Order: sequence, then C-alpha cells, then structure tokens
Amino acid sequence: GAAHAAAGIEVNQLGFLPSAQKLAVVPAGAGDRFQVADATTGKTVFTGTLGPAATWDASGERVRLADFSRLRAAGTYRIRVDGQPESPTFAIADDAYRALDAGVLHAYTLQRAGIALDARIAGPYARGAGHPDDKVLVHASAASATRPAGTVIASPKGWYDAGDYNKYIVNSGISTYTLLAAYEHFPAWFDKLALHLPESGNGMPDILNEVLWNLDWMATMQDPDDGGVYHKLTNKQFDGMVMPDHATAPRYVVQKTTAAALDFAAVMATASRVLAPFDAQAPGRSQRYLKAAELAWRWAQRHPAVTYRQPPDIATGKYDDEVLDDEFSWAASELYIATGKDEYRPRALAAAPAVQTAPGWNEVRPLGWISLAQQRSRLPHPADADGARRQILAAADALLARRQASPVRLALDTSDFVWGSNAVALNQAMMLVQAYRITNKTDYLDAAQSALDYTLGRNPLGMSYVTGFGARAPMHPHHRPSVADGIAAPVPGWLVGGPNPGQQDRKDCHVSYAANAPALSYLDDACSYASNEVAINWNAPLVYVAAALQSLTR
Ligand code: G3I
Ligand code: 9MR
Repeated sequence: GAAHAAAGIEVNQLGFLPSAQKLAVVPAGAGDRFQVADATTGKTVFTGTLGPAATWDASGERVRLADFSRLRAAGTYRIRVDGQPESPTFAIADDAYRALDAGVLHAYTLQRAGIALDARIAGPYARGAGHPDDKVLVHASAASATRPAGTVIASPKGWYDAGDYNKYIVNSGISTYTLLAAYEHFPAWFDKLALHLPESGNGMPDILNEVLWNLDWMATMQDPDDGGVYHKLTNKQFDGMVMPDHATAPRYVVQKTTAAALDFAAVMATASRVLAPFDAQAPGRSQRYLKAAELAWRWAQRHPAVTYRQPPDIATGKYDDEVLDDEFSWAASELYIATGKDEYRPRALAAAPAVQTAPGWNEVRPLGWISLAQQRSRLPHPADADGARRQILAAADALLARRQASPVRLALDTSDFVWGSNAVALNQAMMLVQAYRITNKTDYLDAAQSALDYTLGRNPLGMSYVTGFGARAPMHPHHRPSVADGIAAPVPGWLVGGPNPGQQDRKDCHVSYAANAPALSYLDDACSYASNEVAINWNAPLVYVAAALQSLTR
C-alpha cells in the first residue's frame, strides 16, 4: 500500500471542557511556535512554544507537543504552525462530550436484536426486526438431561456483539457492567442525557433502559435447572453482509462454561445493586438478579475449569480464555458487595499476581476492584476496599509513569496495539478515572483526557475513530448493517477497534494496510475485522470516559 498521508497537527476533533488539559501533537521540523485561532474570525487567541522534539516508537513519527490548557474561553478553534496545514476545527465547550456520549449510547439501541427500529428512533437507519431468537436450539455441546440437544428455548433481545449478529455472554459481561458502572458513578449526568429509546419516558434513566434490553437477554442464557450459563447464542457460521432481517440461519446456544457463569454472576449481582432503586417498576427484579447470580456462582463452584472448546460445526467468535482466576475474583467481589457473605470474601480480596493496568473481556479482575473501591461503605468490613484501592493505584501509577515517558503523553505502550487497541486506551482511562476518584490528583484525570484525545484524533492517522463524530472518521467499519443498508455514512456512534499490527484479516482483505507500525496498522475498509470492526465492549469504556470527563473536569 501507499505510505499513509501525514496526519499534520493532531488534536481531539471534538474538543475539550474549558478547564481540561489541552494538548495537541505537531510534526517536528516546522516552526517553534504555535497559534490557536478562532475558527470563525481567524483571529489568533493564544500562542505558545512547542515542546522538545521526540520520536514515538509506536508510529515512528517525530513530534512536538503543543499545550494550550490555559485557553479556556468557549468557542471553536484551529491550531496553526508554520509550514503545516491548519488542524481540524475543535470546540471548547461546557458540554463538549454530550452529543458524543448520547451518540455512542444510541449505537446500542441501533444494535438491538429482535426489534424493528422506526425512523423516530433510528432516523435514516430505521430497519426491520432481525433475529427474534424465540426458537433457539440447544446445541449438542450444551445438552443436558432436562434440555437434550435440539430442545427449543426462547432467548430474545440483547445486543448483537459487534459487526456480526451473534450474542456472547463473556463479552456482554464486561460491556453491560461498564454501562452499569457509568450510571452508578455519574447518575446526574445520565439523568439528563436523553436517548430517544422506545422506552423513553417510563421513569427509568435511558441508559438503564438500554442496559435492561441486554440484561433481559442475559437472564435467558441461564439454564434454570442447574444454574449453568451458555457461552453464546450463535449461528453455525457468520452471516453474510446483510441486514438483520435478512439473516435467518438457525440459532443455537452453545456449551455452558465457567467464564460465562462467572461473568453472568458478576453482572447480575451488579445489576441487582444498581437497579434496586428502580424496583417499584418491576417488583422483585433485583432479588431475581441476585438469585440468578448466586445460582450461577454455585454452578461455577461445581465446574471450576470448563473452558470454551469451539465445536467442529461452529465457526463464530470464541471469546475463549484459559485463565479463570480473574473471573472468579470479579464475580466474588460483586457477590460479596451484594450479600456480605463470608463465602465470597477470600476470592474477592485475593490480590492479583501482577499489576493489571486495564480490564478487558478476558481480564475482568479490575472490574471487581472498581466496585469494591466504590462500595466501601456497604462492605461488612469497609477496610476490605483498601486492597482494591491499592491495586487501582498501582495500575494508575504504572500508566502515569508510561505517559510521563511518552513523547505523545499517552499511557499506551507498543504492546497495547492489539485487536481492539482503541478500547485498551479507554479501559486504561477508566482505571485512571478510578484513581482520580480515590485521590483527587489531577494527573490521573489529565491522563484519562489524553486517552480520549487519542481516540478522537490526537493520533498519527489524524482520525477520530468514532463513526459520525469528528472531522475525519471511519467510513467503512466491519459492521453488517453499515455495509448492507445502502446509506453511504456508517451507523454513527461506534468506536472502531483501531490499529492492530496483528492484521489477522489480511487473507480476507482485497486491499493492504497502508503501514505496519503498531499505531499505523489500521485499514478503513469493511474487510478489516481486525482493525475496523465495532463491538459493544469497545463502545462501553467510551461511554464511561466521556461521562467521567464531563462530570469530573473542573
Ligand atoms: O492470549 C494471547 C496471548 O497469550 C498472546 O500473547 C497475544 C499475542 O498477540 O495474543 C493473545 O490472544 C489474542 C486474543 O484476542 C486474546 O487477547 C489473539 O491474538 C487475538 O487474535 C484475539 O482477538 C480477539 C478476536 O475476537 C479473535 O478471537 C479479540 O480480542 C476479540 O475482541 C474479537 O472479538 C470478536 C468476536 O470473536 C466475534 N465478534 C466480533 C468481535 C470483535 O472483533
Ligand atoms: O465478521 C466476522 C467478525 O465479526 C469477526 O470478528 C471475525 C473474526 O472472528 O470474523 C469475521 O468473519 C470473517 C471470517 O472470520 C472469515 N471469513 C470472512 C468473514 C468476514 O465476512
């Protein structure tokens, strides 16, 4: 492929809250000074000196930093440096991330299985109902005495996982938890964030209405006879690039696994806590969630090492993970908070074997820390939260140290450029936000801001990695509705996976990646599931971090 076009001046293309740290990255070799100009009048409103030049190893680019944090006046701006094209326009505004947060949450609504979306809800992305999942077959790998292979069960609703139309409990776990945590930590922000859902106006905050669509599905994935939880609900093969209502292959629930049971238990215990104040709307719901969580935990106790084995006739996503200590730890943490029972305490309080800088679908221990740290006052022994707080601070301090050494002021390490790297950056930001909530130390919030800046344009490709947001955003995500709907613009509000030098999709792509360096290994083509797919677990930390910066920046 061709060499990638120089990104020029790299800046968060949405912008900043007035008192946020504001950094841009400028190619070295131009002038020493930078100006920030009013985008409407062209008048210079701020000038500064660029920092020293240095090379970022993840991209090979030689850069200097522009710091204009002291510019606080609301407005729209562009950055200028001699010898460079002007930066994209960005804003300084009190509600800089309001439309973004609403849009990124709305993507979940557009991603719902089993529902038709009319123009009132979906605008031009209105579509018919797909995948009712009211007649799902029990796959041989999941057969039990009471539900032999071929048994028909109902398992409707939920969100499609990603660019594909399957539904996976492991990935639903972290996604649903992160949205519940966003509401639990920043209720005032979400109480005012209107999303235009079918349920809007029913007395629930819209973010919780959206989460309930997936919780309702998750609940059906538990076998009531033994408490075990199916790993996924899926076709045998991935669907073609068609709209949901044109994808009609038979659906199966596949294998009960320990990871599915534990992630399910953690989410249901969390939901019982976060949704308890809304029980009047659905009497007994919280208790049902907690009962389901404990039933799943007990199944996992009886089956502590059942890892996912893809059956030979199934080819869809695996979400396989051989290490289950972290799943036990997370589930135990949430169940300990919910019940106060001693039986959950040892697993909940067990220290991690190493510093864990961010959660991910296969590394969920930090999710338990987040809950324990926040729920200190509910614990039978409040000091039980201290270990979690220490582990959060160890993670955040490791990230701060990396950021301090980084020429682009990012905690991202070269090894963080994996499948879904954009979400690695945002999950790190979520950890940094936890450290800020514990200590009130601004450095942590600044580091989280930088991670958001990275995903919104302060990166060597000069892209906002969120569809529909920013001056230069992905146009061709690996997302079946975006490919099949006949609309040029992709479904908005999706964070794409991002640069991934693994390039595991090379064999399926008719075009090649423009570059191989970790931070440049990205392809805005629908073929590129390894760098340009979307996924519910990648959007979730973006919802969280945007809400956090809106709520905490002062
Ligand atoms: O576990 C190994 C680790 O030991 C090794 O050091 C490392 C080196 O690269 O690789 C690790 O495995 C990676 C694994 O994720 C766990 O992190 C694989 O290389 C990597 O290919 C794998 O990527 C996953 C991908 O599915 C393929 O299985 C992504 O995390 C995951 O987000 C993605 O999820 C897919 C679903 O399967 C289907 N639906 C879409 C979704 C998003 O693309
Ligand atoms: O569309 C699939 C995507 O959701 C997955 O993340 C990816 C990796 O499991 O696989 C995609 O499906 C591709 C399959 O793996 C290989 N043939 C081409 C498919 C893309 O249409």
